[in-house]
Amino acid sequence: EENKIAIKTTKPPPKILLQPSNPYYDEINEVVSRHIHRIYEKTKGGEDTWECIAEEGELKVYKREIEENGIVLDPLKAVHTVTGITGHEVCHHFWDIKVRMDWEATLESSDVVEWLSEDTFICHNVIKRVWPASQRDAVFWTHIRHVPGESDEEPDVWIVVNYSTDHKSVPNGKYVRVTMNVAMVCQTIIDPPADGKITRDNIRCKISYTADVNPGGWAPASVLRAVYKREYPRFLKRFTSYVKDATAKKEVMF
Ligand code: 6CM
Repeated sequence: EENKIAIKTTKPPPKILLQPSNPYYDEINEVVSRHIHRIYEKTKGGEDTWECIAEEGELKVYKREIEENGIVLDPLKAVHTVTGITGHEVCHHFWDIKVRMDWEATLESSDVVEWLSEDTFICHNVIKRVWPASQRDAVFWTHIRHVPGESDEEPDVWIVVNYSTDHKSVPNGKYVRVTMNVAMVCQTIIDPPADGKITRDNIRCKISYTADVNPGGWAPASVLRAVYKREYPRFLKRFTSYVKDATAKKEVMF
């Protein structure tokens, strides 16, 4: 009996942060640093190269149209500010696969393939089929990290990166394999009240979300762009209100 369970269950997460001896260590650090540097780059009139595809309150979603051999590679970025939640809470809920299906509307399934460390695992997403394209899947490592601010004035950063990789236990072929480089980067702003008692009303989370997705094989550009235009704003609204609901009655996780 015990054996059966052991075979079926993925090995539990090691209780240790990602170590230099891990084969993914260098790649993960490089990709994470690139994302973190990006948030400190002040946009020098660069905003006009991004087309705004949705704006609702504090939420703004931008894209850039890029095609390669007829495949849509449009990079996407979104900024949002949400009150009542911290960057740690946002990143935790984005990273924790146990709650992924509670807010992800575009997936058929999502499974852990391998734990690399306490803060990193490889997972397999099977994406819902979108007519008339073939069904897609994705294999990626997902890593969560807390980084001090660049200077004394800059708030700390919480970040999650989802970055495509291969894994022997999920052979390519059953679906069209999507590749991605997705980052959720957060900073928490606190406006301390006069009485010094910080509640959720005094907390704001500045979110920057970016997604570079290659749909891996042909998909009709107009359908894909319509899906993106609908699904990314929907995801950002649904996900952030999910985090607000999930944390509202809990102690603030700074
Ligand atoms: O970032 C999001 N979710 C993460 C956790 O699941 C993860 C997943 C990203 C997937 C992004 C690719 C989705 C689109 C794939 C193309 C589908 C092709 C259909 C063909 C249409 C003609 O980072 C939230 C992702 C929100 C997605 C809108």
